[in-house]
Amino acid sequence: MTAFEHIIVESKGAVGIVKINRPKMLNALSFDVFSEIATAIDDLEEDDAIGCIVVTGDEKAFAAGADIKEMQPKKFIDMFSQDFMDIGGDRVTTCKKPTIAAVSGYALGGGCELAMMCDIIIASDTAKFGQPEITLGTIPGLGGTQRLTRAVGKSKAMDLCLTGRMMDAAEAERSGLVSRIFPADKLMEEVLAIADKIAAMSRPVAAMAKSAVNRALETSLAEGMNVEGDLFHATFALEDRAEGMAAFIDKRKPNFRNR
Ligand code: CO8
Repeated sequence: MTAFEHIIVESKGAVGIVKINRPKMLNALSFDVFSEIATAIDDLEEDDAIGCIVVTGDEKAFAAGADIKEMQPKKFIDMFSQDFMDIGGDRVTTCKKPTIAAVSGYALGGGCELAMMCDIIIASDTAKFGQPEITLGTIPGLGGTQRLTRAVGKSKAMDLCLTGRMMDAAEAERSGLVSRIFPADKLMEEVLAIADKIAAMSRPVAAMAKSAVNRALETSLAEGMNVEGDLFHATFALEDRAEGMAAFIDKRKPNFRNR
């Protein structure tokens, strides 16, 4: 596996874990961190043993944003000619395998945006989300005005992007940004149990479900229903669909073989 400087990549059973590891800087996301995360996603996506990927930080910070010290001296032309997208800053969004952000502590700016690139955000009760870019004289650049608005609606997204304030885990869950909250000391255990459960599903079916949900954010309801219908029908071409239904009827656990 690839050697990394700023992240730790490991697997537990069928779950791949990408842990941002710059604790002294609250896991600030430099260009190198984004690039390493992109490479880790490439590796884990290629690895047939992996069925679900967890992106996480540490107890104090998931990530307190893009690295302000690295960005500060940059000019327009520097950011324009090589921005975070060019080095795979949004690689998590194109991952076909299900992804979970396990968020404890700060998920600010690019950190909140990285969490929103994942399919599911699960938070500890200490999590704090925000888009404080406006306090630095800039605006979000990796989805903070777009994915956040789709997740929490216009009024709260405006509130967060215009004031730069943080919202706690309970507010984030109420708003629909976060799917579940656990006590901080139980977060990884609970997230890994959820990831294990997802990884045990039929991989192609999980990929289809993920693709269909993502279409809901990109297209009209009628078109989304067409996509869902096509993918639903496509599951009937899979042995796993026949196995899943047979297992239900036989009152046993399904043995999915990912085909
Ligand atoms: N970048 C660089 N260093 C950071 C960052 C960061 N985002 N966040 C914290 N640090 C560093 C601090 O400078 C400090 O370093 P040092 O010890 O050398 O002074 C260390 O981490 C610890 O931080 P604090 O002492 O500040 O810790 P506190 O517990 O007092 O405060 C906070 C925690 C509130 C999280 C505070 O650190 C903070 O406000 N951080 C900045 C949050 C922020 O503004 N994030 C947004 C950054 S901009 C962004 O993400 C834009 C993304 C756009 C992508 C565009 C792509 C095209």
